[in-house]
Amino acid sequence: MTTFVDRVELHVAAGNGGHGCASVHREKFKPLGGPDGGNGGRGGDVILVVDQAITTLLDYHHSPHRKATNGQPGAGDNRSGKDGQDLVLTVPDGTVVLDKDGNVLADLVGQGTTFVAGQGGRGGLGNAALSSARRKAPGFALLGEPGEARDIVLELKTVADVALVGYPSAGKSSLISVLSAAKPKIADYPFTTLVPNLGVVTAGSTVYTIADVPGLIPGASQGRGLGLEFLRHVERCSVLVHVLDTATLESDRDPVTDLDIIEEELRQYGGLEDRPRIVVLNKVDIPDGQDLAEMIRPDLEDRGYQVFEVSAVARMGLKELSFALAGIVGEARAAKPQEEATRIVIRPKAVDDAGFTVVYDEAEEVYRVRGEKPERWVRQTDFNNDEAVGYLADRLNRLGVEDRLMKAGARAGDGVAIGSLENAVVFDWEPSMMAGAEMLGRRGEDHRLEAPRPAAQRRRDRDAERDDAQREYDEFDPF
Ligand SMILES: Nc1nc2c(ncn2[C@@H]2O[C@H](COP(=O)(O)OP(=O)(O)OP(=O)(O)O)[C@@H](O)[C@H]2O)c(=O)[nH]1
Ligand SMILES: [Mg+2]
Repeated sequence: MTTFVDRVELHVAAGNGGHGCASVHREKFKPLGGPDGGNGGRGGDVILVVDQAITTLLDYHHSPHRKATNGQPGAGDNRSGKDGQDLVLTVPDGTVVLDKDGNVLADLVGQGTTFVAGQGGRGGLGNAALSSARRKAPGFALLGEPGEARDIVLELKTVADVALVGYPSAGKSSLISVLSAAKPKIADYPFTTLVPNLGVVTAGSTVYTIADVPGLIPGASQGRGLGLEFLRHVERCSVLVHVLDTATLESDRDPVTDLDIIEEELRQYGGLEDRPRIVVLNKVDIPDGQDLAEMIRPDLEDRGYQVFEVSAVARMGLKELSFALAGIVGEARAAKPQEEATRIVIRPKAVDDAGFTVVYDEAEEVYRVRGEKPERWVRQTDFNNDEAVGYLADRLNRLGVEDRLMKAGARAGDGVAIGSLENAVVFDWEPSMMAGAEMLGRRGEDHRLEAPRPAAQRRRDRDAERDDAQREYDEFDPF
């Protein structure tokens, strides 16, 4: 079975952000200098760009997994990690991007039109960037965020001035091969053409594109044959050419009936009523074909069609046809508002960047916090590092998460989930956890509650504590 390559599923993954680095500057006689851990680099984006030189999605059919490079981690001595490289994927003009539920994300028309299919993860801040007056030597850094990974569907809707429509074997591919430099496959069996061929025709001073669309059969609009796949390509063409076979050997067919059937399919597909149409009677090099063409021409002209008798094989009548098409294309272009040459498609953000919500989730028995910031902060947190967790608590607190939890009725010990159902980090809520970074790691060590110690003991304890801290710094490895 032949596979269609004008519709592909693509799995894109943007690069992950590099982790920030926690490092302490070291100099002789100055064992604990300032924090000097650099920031992680940004992950590369996955970007789709229209390149009109490309006509199929074949490449993506063969290798549907595409990943941009990751950002590099930061390093000591304030060295930032390198940004990941964007992955630029070229697609044909007229590529429609859908999510896996079939929602259109972008419609890429025009050379250079760009769509960011996957956003690279932010790099994590290093401890140098995290230091402040209050937090002079942070012993932690932020993690890089994972790059956006998603499944998308690319669908090609050919963009051309003219579409050739007709039964299989009517000679559409033959016609495009003699009107333009395109070299499609031509054969005497139906459905030779499986993906549209594009050709460029020059007639006088007019240059236009022509698409050889795969053959249509009755029921195509209901998906018979490879119907819908084909009709999709007709949608974006401004002029339709009925290619009729005047020399078919099938006894139950004749050109006028063929035309009626194709018109009925176009009507049922819908949306094509306004396209100007002309009729091409092909294969008039065959005597019977010539006779038939002459016989039906008046009928077709009565219906208002401009009719051309041609032979793709014997190259008859081609010049008149191509100049007539140039004229109709010219009119169609003049009637259409000129689109901007390049469009950049920007995806709307799903979540309000500033806000967050707190809702009690009955099923999971947790208070669920949703919001772009809290969720990002969670992703950036190294949960093996108390200080990092404290910093997270601090950030959440300042955003007002604790207040809102309290208002929503949360009590100490209740579950709090930050993020979506599949993707949440769950805490046992302890209001003190939210009280600030300073509290963390010191919990249960309130000095006011300790029994008084002799001076020598206090000194020994202090030294031990300092040595511990030093060792922690030395051994610190956030990842
Ligand atoms: N005698 C004659 N044969 C032709 C002419 N044009 C096409 N043919 C023949 O008709 C057959 C089908 O031609 P194609 O160009 O492949 O037809 P198509 O419309 O592209 O067919 P599908 O791709 O299957 O839809 C081939 O054997 C061609 O050689 C013509 O003008 N005269
Ligand atoms: Mg063909």
